Amino acid sequence: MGSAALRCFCCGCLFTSVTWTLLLFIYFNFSEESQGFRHVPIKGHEPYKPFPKKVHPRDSAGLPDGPRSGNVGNSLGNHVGVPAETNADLSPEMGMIFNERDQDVRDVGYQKHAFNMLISNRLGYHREVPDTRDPKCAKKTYPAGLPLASIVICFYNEAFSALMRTVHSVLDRTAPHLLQEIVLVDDNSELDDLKKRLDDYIQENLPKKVTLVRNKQREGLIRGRMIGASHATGEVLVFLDSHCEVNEMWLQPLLAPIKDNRKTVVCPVIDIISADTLIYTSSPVVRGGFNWGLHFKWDPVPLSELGGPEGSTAPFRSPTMAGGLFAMDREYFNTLGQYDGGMDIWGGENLEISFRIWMCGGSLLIIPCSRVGHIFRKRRPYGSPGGHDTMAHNSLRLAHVWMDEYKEQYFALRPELRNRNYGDINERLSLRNRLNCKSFKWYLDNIYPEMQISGPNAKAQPPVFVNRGPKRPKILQRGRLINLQTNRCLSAQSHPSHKGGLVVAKECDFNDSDQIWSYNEEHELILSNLLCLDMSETRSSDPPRLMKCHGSGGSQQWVLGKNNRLYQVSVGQCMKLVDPLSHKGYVSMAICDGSPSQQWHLDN
Ligand code: UD2
Ligand code: MN
Repeated sequence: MGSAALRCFCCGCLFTSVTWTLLLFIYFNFSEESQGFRHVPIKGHEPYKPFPKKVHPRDSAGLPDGPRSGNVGNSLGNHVGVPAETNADLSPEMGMIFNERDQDVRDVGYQKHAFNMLISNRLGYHREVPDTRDPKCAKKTYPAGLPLASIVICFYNEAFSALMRTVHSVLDRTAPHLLQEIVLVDDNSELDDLKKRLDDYIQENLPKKVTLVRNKQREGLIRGRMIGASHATGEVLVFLDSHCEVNEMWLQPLLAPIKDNRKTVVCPVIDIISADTLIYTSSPVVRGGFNWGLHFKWDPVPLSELGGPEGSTAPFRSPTMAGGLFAMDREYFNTLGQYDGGMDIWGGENLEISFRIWMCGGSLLIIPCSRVGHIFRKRRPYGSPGGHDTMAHNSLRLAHVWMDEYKEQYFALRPELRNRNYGDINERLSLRNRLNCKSFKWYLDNIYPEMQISGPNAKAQPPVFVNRGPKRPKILQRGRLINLQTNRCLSAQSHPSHKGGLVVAKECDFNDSDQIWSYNEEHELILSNLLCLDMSETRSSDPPRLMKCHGSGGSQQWVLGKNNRLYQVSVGQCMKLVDPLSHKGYVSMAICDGSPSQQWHLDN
């Protein structure tokens, strides 16, 4: 008996210690890189997993299947019945490059799409996005009998994964009874992916509600949307760019004001999907304006617009729209003159339709409770067929049709355009006449008085659409950044205040405060409290440099990760010491291979 009890006790001890060892092992391994990006919808503290290869059973509605990442929103209760998952697999290291194929996908992606296609592909076609709405929005109710929506998505050379995430986000997060159809318009794309592969995918994986129209020639997004609208049959048209992800309950808040008044045109708040990390973050609630160069800009919302009983969740008036994301009664779109079909490829149509809406008896609202994410890129990755400046051409047309004497403000800034040909605008002028539209002065006086106060020569307002608030990001760690192979310290080649200067691994000097780096919650590495360690986004062959901290992530985001690697988010590579034997101490970015030259430690 006694020996059996002893054996039992020993077994118990053994079992307990094995369990604890296992738990501790799991904890230390999995929590190593869990400092978590701010705003990153990471729920579990898992190490980087190259790919979520989760396949979901089809739901009973025969809706699509495909690679998924994270939860599929299911809050409406009555839409796609996909089982919810608990992990949103979006790690800051999602863009890590493991081999040449990854490098290729990333580089081709930046070149053709100006965003990180490696991450986009890895994310798959479904993912959960953070619910960025004001919590008060969830308590709102919407009337029954809302009009049905046709979603029109026009695309030119879009990345397949981004296009599919746009489509699936709509299918996953829209109440089916409000969705008439999704009309995809291929604006004569050249990419192979968008040919047979797209036909097959639609045929095999998407419901019949999704249709594809192919333009025989490149039309540009303006005529492209008109073509899409002509195929639509729903009562309301909803336009989206081809790299969007809609958020929870996005559609009802857009449809309700249109049901109330058919001449109301509405825009969701456009959340930011980072072009470098694909991380989805909330946007501040701002409204649309413009400057005399006829560029769209974001303005703060005047308090007078937010004064109602619903406060910051009530729709408010906006002088202009950004252009890509809005909903409008289909008949009203037609009677209001659709778009100016003489406008080409890209630009200006957003101001044109905004002026037309206000001047011809409609209204334009932003709906804070409707949120849709959009990949904002730093450059447009495509040109126009003849290499023309279509923004100038389109702006000229809108100035001549809608701006009356105020077009002089535009010419004052762009004198070279005064005699430029802009085609025939007679049809648009007679439209203005027929609709009995008001003057541009009326528009300025009543809808955008801020414009006159600022005047043509006033100083430009600072942009409101920034990622960083006035608060400085919190410092997480401070110390020397030591290369473990050589025990040298990463330092400025010349001086830490030298903008554009290189960083090199030097002998550590423990009296030298110029070798101290701060690592903050925005994942910036700041040397001597002065400049940020920065990687140019498109050329990973360039060495890292010290630049002014810009606070918008991407090229200045670093992860001090597993195996002592120092991973750069926007290039997807790790920092390495070029030659451990050379006293020059040059560093460069390279495919992350965990070798000793790639190991760094931030020593407190
Ligand atoms: C913004 C708008 C965009 C449009 C533009 C001004 C947002 C979020 N985006 O620029 O919708 O109003 O300002 O014109 O407000 N496309 C074509 N054919 C072309 C060129 C583009 O179909 O020849 C598609 C493109 O694939 C995309 C959409 O048009 O889906 C908008 O183009 P963008 O994303 O390059 O424009 P963006 O967001 O810089
Ligand atoms: Mn866009």
